[in-house]
Amino acid sequence: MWFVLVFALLAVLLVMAGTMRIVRRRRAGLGHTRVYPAAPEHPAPQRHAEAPPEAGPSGGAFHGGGLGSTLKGLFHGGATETTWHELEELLLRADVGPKAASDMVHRVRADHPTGGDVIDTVRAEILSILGPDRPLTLDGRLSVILVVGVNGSGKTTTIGKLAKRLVSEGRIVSVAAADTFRAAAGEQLEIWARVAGAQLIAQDRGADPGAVAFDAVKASEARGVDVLIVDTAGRLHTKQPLMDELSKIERVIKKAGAAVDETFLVLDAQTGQNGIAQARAFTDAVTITGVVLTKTDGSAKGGIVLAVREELGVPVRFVGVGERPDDLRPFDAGVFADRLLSSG
Ligand SMILES: Nc1nc2c(ncn2[C@@H]2O[C@H](COP(=O)(O)OP(=O)(O)OP(=O)(O)O)[C@@H](O)[C@H]2O)c(=O)[nH]1
Ligand SMILES: [Mg+2]
Repeated sequence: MWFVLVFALLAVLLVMAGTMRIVRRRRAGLGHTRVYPAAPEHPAPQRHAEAPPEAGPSGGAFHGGGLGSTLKGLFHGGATETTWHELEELLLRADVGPKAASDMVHRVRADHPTGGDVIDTVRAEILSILGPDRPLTLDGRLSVILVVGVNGSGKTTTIGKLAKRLVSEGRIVSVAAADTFRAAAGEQLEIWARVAGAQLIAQDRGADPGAVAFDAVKASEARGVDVLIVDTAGRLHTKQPLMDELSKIERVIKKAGAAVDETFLVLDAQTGQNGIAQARAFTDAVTITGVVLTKTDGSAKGGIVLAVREELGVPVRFVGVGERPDDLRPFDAGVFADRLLSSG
């Protein structure tokens, strides 16, 4: 009889100990989260350090030849219905997108009914479509940047480059591996965190991405981090449950007490108008504040920048110009317009 009592007592004690552990973990809000400090080879980040000299804004992007000489040639002998049609075709071929192309032809036609030097008008139209540049502004508290996009668009690479840029400006940066789906996604982000001098916040593969994001906010707050960048798994825009998961991550970050300051949609510039169509679904799931156009060092046509603005209604904020850590540039509309309208 006595051993039944002892056994029952032991069982009760075990259950109590287990419950207390779970409660403690919940209170700490840290689940199975692991935080990897910034790599030791990087000097401790200094806040408010001088920003490094800026590599040319938008430099390196879209070096595939400008529209300048073609435009000049087109209107050399005056303008006819055919010339206006050809102008629209030219813009569409440059990935400008149907709405921006039609608006531009309209404006150029009104300004130059008989043809002539149209470059200045086209440039003014480009700048008016793009609106003012929106550089990244981060305030004193923890800023959160959520990064989304289809598979392979360049999210993780962009996060690595952005983290490096922010660390070199003197900010304390953490990156959260909320892509718990793809094998080796965490390891890829870990390598980038090391390159950037950022802290990595991760859980095991298969963990709930929302829980990773929640814990990342809590851990970043506790460690005095300035900027938290959240990586997410690539997803097809047609898979509604995966799009809902993104909305959930956004909600959970807010629930953890932080605001989502920026949500960047990473778009492969080489996918052209197709990419724009895919991207639209993301603007329904989360509040996109900017697009990062990657792979602009390839054969991508510059007009995609205008299509993004017109068709998705969001500005391009950064451009990816290669695979190396420094290959990310803030977008500059003036430089971009000059590049697109250059003579070759
Ligand atoms: N040339 C070039 N390659 C890039 C650029 N950005 C990313 N890449 C390459 O694109 C490939 C995919 O990049 P990732 O960062 O893994 O893309 P991802 O969106 O995180 O992919 P998933 O997580 O699988 O959805 C890698 O080989 C990158 O090196 C860029 O600006 N230029
Ligand atoms: Mg990735």
